[in-house]
Amino acid sequence: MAEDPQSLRWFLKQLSAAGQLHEVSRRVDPRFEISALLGLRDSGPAQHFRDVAGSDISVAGNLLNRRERYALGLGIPVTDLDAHCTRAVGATIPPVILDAAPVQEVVHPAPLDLRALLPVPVWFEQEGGPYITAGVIVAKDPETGLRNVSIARLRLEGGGRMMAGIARNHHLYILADKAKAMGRKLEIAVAIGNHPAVLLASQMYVKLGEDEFDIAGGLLGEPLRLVRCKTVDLEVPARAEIVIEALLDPEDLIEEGAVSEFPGFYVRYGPGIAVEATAVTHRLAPILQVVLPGYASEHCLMGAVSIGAGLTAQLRAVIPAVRRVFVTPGGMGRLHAVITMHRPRPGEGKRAVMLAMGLVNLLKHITVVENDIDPEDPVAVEWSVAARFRGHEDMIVIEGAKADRCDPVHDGMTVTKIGIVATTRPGDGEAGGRSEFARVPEVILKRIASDLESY
Ligand SMILES: Cc1cc2nc3c(=O)[nH]c(=O)nc-3n(C[C@H](O)[C@H](O)[C@H](O)COP(=O)(O)O)c2cc1C
Ligand SMILES: [Mn+2]
Repeated sequence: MAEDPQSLRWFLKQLSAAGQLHEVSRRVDPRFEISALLGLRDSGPAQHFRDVAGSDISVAGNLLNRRERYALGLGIPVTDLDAHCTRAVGATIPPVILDAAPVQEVVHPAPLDLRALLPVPVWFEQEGGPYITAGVIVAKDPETGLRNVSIARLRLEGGGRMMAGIARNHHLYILADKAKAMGRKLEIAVAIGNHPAVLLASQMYVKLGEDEFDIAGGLLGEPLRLVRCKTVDLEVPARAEIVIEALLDPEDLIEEGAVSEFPGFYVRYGPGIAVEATAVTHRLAPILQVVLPGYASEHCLMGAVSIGAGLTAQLRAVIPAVRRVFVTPGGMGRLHAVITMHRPRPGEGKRAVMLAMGLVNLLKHITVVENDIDPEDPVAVEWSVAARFRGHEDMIVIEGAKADRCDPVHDGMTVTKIGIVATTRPGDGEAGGRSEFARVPEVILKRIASDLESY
């Protein structure tokens, strides 16, 4: 039977058909070996580890480490990826709920031994245990009942116990805080093994109360199919591979110790929140999807694609000259962005910088370029700064701005943010101006270009 196109399995088939899936048949230890292999093949083909020591369950990683893979998953050309994602934010489609689904083919009730059940990798030397890194966490606002979907890493603590390390500004943390104020625990469901649309949607910076599953529908062009959980009042993707249903207890804190973060360093955030599994459900022969954490292509890119697309939509709504926001790989897919604009009016580039920084707290250094520059080409962006930027008037420096907790150089949670506006100004390019491009006569250029092969 053909695989449902809303599933990870369907996506793996697409990868395989495109020659982008490497099957690792040699036995690997989930303790550091999977991490080492994914790191060594960081931006290479997706890796499917068929034989994981101590488990019948296979592990798949490095699936979405290149922009082409997101496009493959969404069935669009890669050149349309950003526009498609930007459109999806404004054209959401709510999910539908089914009564039964493959993700519940096997049901394990509590008490649970998650370490025995799932081959969750141990990633880095100083980390305190195995981490689930591609778990899409579904929860509902205890006040409004509205759904939230996002990723947070979960460390296995033994038995059915886990630790979630959630940033304070994330919606999931706000929901946990609301539950705490009401003296309640927060029901969550962790869906592992998802279609790219679900992962992308989970990374969108939208408002509290906006359902990321609606965005997944927008990305898919059809409603995401969900199924009701067994032990919590939540719904999860019907074709996920594995689901952990659980209760998050905001009163129960667990010290995390060192954990890797996207800059590539260890950080020590202090205590995380305890989570207790109430059931595990999965498909037959499930696949445990993972994302190599730290400064790794997939980890950085998953955020970058969504942050860029979301910001493009938000900026364009108020500044029509904005064309695209590209969040760069060197900036770890989080801290640096390039904004392209078409003939901005004086001061409009600076306005775009301030707006983007205000909307996404992570952003620290933003370069604004004219729309004739490919923001994905770092040489072209640098050319633009060299050719169009005047430091004394085109730069904004905001000292003591609120930092993201992940920023490696923050000082008491503040940091200096810088905007570099390297766009043209009125009159540039005109005869006698300082930015008049040197060109061969147009007719000759066209003639030679159209017959280039013959030379
Ligand atoms: C692979 C991966 C792992 C992530 N891990 C965490 C994490 O451990 N803690 C966290 O707060 N955010 C983590 N994030 C980022 C959040 O998922 C992301 O910021 C999301 O948009 C937050 O959504 P929310 O505000 O709706 O909760 C991770 C992102 C990715 C791609
Ligand atoms: Mn949210």
